[in-house]
Amino acid sequence: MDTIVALATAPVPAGLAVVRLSGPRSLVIVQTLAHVTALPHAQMRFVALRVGDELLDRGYAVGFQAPRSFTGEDVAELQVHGSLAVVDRLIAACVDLGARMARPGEFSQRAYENGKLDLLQAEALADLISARAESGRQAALLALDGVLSQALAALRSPLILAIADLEARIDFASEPHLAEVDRPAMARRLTDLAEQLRALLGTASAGRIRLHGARVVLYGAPNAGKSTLFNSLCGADRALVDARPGTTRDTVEVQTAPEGVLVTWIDTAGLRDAVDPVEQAGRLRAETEAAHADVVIWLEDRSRPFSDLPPPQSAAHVLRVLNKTDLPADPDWQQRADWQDALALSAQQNRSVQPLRAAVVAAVRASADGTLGQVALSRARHVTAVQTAVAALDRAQAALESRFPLEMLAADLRDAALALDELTGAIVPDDVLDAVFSSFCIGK
Ligand SMILES: Nc1nc2c(ncn2[C@@H]2O[C@H](COP(=O)(O)OP(=O)(O)OP(=O)(O)O)[C@@H](O)[C@H]2O)c(=O)[nH]1
Ligand SMILES: [Mg+2]
Repeated sequence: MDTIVALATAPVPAGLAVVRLSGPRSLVIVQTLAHVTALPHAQMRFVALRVGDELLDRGYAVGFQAPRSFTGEDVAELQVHGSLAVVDRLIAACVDLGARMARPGEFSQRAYENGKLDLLQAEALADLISARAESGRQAALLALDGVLSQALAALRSPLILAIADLEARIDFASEPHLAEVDRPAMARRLTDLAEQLRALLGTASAGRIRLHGARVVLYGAPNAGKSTLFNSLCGADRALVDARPGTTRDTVEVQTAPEGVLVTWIDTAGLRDAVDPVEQAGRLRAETEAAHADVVIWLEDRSRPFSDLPPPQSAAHVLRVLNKTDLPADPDWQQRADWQDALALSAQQNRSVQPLRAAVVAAVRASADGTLGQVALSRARHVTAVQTAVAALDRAQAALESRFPLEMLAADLRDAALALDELTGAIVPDDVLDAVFSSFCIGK
């Protein structure tokens, strides 16, 4: 096994930098640089790091003996001044002493291979490192603690029992004392399992929102003031504003974290029947964004009659908002029963924008709440695996009803168990592993 080395902190000038090594030569390499004969387990030592007579830097060295380390191998860490020149020189010295540069995610991959983390926990670690708001931190930390892994283990064990039961009957088909399978009882077990897995699938959008934030889309007719409101909501002068309708064509995105809730605000083109092909393309983008949104802010100009825009085609939570309250209201709005509860504000004067922001945060919090206990799926990989398991259980159910041979039933149940095993990483094809770990950064 190679010994790998990488900068574990960000490659920018900083107070401190941490260089990490993992593998059989880690401790020897650091002892050589530090001119010490031993690194007691998990104890920091202040050392001078030298190559021959040349001083590279002074700092702290710490060693962890296998298997009591992050990767399960011998690990050494050097805490030095956060200078890129120091770090480059130090890593070069480690390479001269027999280490090689680590690939992205290689430390985590070794931790996974040595059973320190399952695949879900390795992903959670990556999510924790990239978490940009409180909601993501909490979700990632729970998954790192293994809540999702435990929930899956609880679903997997009745499945394994059912498979074992079927296999025993298949093996001893000629033994009369082994009664026929209790088909109604088996059917109940399978229905129950499939229901639990479907409930887990239902957590995927909450999981995504907690980690990656909610998509909040501004929707409305040209000139309603979407871009003005967008700039005000995200506190940045990002989108162009103009008195002429049809200003915005491309979608514009900004991410912020009001009250610790991660939100991607998306400004879109005003919706009208346009002849201009660019504006038409912009309209298509706006409609697509609204369709995939978690929250839609439907904005109308209260100083003019209703635009007659149809409601957004979206399953999202829709917040109706009337803009330009600094101008006299058009009497048309008195007849619009479904707009009586709309929030009224002036984007331009930044008046009553905060209640809208609070309403968005509340809507996002509600959507992020759709977890089972604290368990939520968070990646497309998770959703695909659970869908595969559910489909296999549905096939098994059908095989049971049609009184197909037990072998077929057992094969379907094994497919379901395999899908769950791929999810936790108990059994994983190499390409899945590569896809998971290559998305990590170097030094993780
Ligand atoms: N009086 C007043 N004018 C506003 C308000 N909000 C926006 N406006 C003005 O309305 C015009 C259109 O604003 P935009 O923000 O560009 O409108 P939009 O909905 O993004 O327009 P498109 O990009 O063309 O779809 C500009 O002249 C703004 O200054 C408001 O609260 N009060
Ligand atoms: Mg605009």
